[in-house]
Amino acid sequence: MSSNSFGKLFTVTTFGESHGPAIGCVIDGCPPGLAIATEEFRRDLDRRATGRSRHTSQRHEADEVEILSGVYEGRTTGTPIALLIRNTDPRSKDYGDIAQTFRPGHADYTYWQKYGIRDPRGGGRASARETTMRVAAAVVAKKWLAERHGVRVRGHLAQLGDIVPRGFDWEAVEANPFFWPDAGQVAELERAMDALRKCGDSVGARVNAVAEGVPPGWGEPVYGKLDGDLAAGMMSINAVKGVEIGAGFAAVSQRGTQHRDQMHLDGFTSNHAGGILGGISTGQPVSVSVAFKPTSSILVPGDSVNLAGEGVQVVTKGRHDPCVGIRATPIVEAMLALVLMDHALRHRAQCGDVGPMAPRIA
Ligand code: EPS
Repeated sequence: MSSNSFGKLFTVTTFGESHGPAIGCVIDGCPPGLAIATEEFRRDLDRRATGRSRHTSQRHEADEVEILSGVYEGRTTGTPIALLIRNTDPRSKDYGDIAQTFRPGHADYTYWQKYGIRDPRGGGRASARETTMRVAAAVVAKKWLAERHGVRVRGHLAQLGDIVPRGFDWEAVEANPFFWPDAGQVAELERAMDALRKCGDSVGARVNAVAEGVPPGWGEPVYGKLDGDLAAGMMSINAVKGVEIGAGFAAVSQRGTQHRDQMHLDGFTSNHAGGILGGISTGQPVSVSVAFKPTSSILVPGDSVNLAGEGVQVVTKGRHDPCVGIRATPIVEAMLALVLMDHALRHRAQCGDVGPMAPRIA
């Protein structure tokens, strides 16, 4: 299978299947001299991991990262950084039936049609397990972006089914298992998820992420626009069906007088552009919003066909997330950081001598 790499100068290649011996990634193009230690991967890997609350998959993976290359005496050397995480808790017998059928709404059918062979155990390469390595690679990107440019990337759940946040507080986000910005609604979310699990169904979600401190100038028109690469990066995450930058689809019903972000030397008056104009960062926060579909692996029977071409009813047992969006905040942050990192290096390569231009909006 091709297309397992992304990024031009900060290139990330991931490999591995959900129930194989291990998953891993190779980061090529990381600047040398960045201090990085195994412990620094812990926080984001834990934020994304399964089994950390009753509302996500109960597969229990340690997600211990091993740094195999590219780091010497605690610093990146500029050579490829290989990271490995061993799979320790697969339960392949759950997938015995799925090997003979296709889950409605899952990539089972398209992988079969494309490759003529598939590893059905845990969804194989189509499993959300793969996102672990993007989060690991982004630990390196987030650190470099923060140290070199003061960039801060963070995200939160912005909708779960029909529930939307009533209030907003960044501090609340890390204090509950939903990455929800209003602490007063956590009990309501728990009730909704408990009811959903009981009826064996799943639900979609929206995740928002923002990068603050991005300087103006990142992004390469025309075919390497920052928003274009962000959309492609977000769309590469499992279960993603929609991506918005800034005002996104709300721009459809806006007037020009409303949408334009008016400029004064001491700042823009709004940020409907989501920090990107003409595919290039403006210096405002880069904001992205991502729609996740409901998980296709559910207990409610659905119509499908089996390998013999017979009509069948599919019920998916096993340890599935009733809402993949709940664990997706660190993944969206990761893709935002990885795309920005690549563009930071690309901007430096072509335009590093241009320097800050006057006037610059604060
Ligand atoms: C997944 C199905 C479940 C999840 C898995 C993603 O795997 P299994 O059926 O093997 O328990 O646990 O997520 C992870 C293991 C992870 O680390 O994110 C799927 O179908 O995508």
